[in-house]
Amino acid sequence: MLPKLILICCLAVITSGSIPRPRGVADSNASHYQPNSENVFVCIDGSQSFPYTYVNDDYCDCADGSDEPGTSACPNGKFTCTNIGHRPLIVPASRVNDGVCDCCDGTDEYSGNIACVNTCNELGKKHKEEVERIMKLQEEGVRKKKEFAESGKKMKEEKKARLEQLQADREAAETERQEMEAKKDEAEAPEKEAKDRHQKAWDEEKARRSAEKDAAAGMTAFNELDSNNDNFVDVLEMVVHNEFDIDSNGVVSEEEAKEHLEEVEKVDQDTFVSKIWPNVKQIYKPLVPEEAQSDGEASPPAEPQGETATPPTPETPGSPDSLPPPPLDPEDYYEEDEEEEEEDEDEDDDLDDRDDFDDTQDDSDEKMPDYDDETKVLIEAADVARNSFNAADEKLKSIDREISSLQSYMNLDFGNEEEFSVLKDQCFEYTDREYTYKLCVYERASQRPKSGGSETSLGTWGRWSGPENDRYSSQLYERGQNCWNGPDRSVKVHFKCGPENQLTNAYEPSRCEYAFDFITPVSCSGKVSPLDTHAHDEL
Ligand code: MAN
Repeated sequence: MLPKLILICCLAVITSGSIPRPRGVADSNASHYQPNSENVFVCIDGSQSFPYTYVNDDYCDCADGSDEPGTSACPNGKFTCTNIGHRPLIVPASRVNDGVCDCCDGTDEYSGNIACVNTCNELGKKHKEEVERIMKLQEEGVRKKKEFAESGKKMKEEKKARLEQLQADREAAETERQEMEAKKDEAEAPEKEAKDRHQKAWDEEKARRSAEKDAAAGMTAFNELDSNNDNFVDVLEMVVHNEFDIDSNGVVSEEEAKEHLEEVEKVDQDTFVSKIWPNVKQIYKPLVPEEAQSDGEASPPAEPQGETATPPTPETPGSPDSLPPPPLDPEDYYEEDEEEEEEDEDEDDDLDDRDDFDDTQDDSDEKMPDYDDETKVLIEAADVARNSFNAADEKLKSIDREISSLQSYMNLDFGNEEEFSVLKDQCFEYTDREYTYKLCVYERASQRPKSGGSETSLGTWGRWSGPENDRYSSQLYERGQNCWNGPDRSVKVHFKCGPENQLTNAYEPSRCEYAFDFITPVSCSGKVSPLDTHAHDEL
């Protein structure tokens, strides 16, 4: 049995609220504790009833703990401190008379074990100031938000008008492009015809020149092979040429020579050039002059040696420092000799053509000659048409690019009043111990190590991700760089009311799933939520 004094204490009635009620009862619950005519108390959950004297008798009777609002008897009981001067607080019943002051009015500690100082007026004052501060912030935020909303709407209107204008311009630009394309096609057809004609003539000329060169090479080879000058090349003249050694046994047999001569003993010049030369020209090597052979194996045949050698010139490198020229493919030097001969022969004829002769290029005669004047006029006209078409094409493309960018903008959700559009194209940073985090709103989020190194994508703009009743409270940036053995990185950005646009925190609640806190006037509602002041109360 509890001492009488305590029992009296427990039955003490709070009268300060609107309805007198037993200790620990919240004003809102007071009606449940009004004694009825039979002096019976009905548990709040309605499950049981007891004599009124059971209330706060320090023995738990009701399953919901409602008969002991002012004692610690019920494990699930709740004690409400009135906290006059501040605001009521509900604490678990276990904290009643536990020797710790939980309520600012000290009413949770009435056993006399501890004397609690009433700090409610002081706390109430601070709370009031805090509420006023937040109210001011909210009001200021709401004012700015209105401005942002206005500029957002204006921006959207402007973009819409620009889009309509571009859509109209596009039609004209497309027509112009079509016209220019037709003109280009019209100008290119005769140009192509003339160019093709020119090319064909040049191809034929090249083929003719090549055949001529080939025949000349064949004739030279014939003359070289015909060592007895009887105007035939025969088997015996062939066997001294090692390159005709078909079975590579080091000796050219008469059979092998004959095989190269298409199974005849000897051929005249015409037959050699037309029938034999095409088959042997790839392997044929002119015999190396004997003098050269006696001086050394590696010396090229054309290089004069010994006392009669001329001093080295740039064309015939021979100084001790310079390297010997790489061994030439016999066909190459053979052809060069031919060219030299030809050039000598045609020197007079060629004089007129040599104005633009570039002696660093051996194949200058292999360059296609300039187009004739008629073709040049056609090319010029086609160039003009092409340039006009390219300009019209670029104009249309640029319109299309702008249209597509405007359409993407129009598809973005900037909030009910377009208030979030102020954040579009703006980037914000936050640096913690390890990383600098960056958020480009409606674009992307990233992370960069402070110690250097490359940036990691944490995601690109995805969608608004707040709950149904508070849709614009968070944004999701997704599909960032994949996390090793984990998900693609992503960021949830939490928007809160604040005086300026600012990224205030960045953290990683779970590996590669990041969270940013962002304050902005755009998120101000003008109302003070209990959560806003909670932290200050706890202090
Ligand atoms: C990097 C950073 C971290 C992340 C790890 C995961 O170090 O992106 O934020 O947790 O990779 O491996």
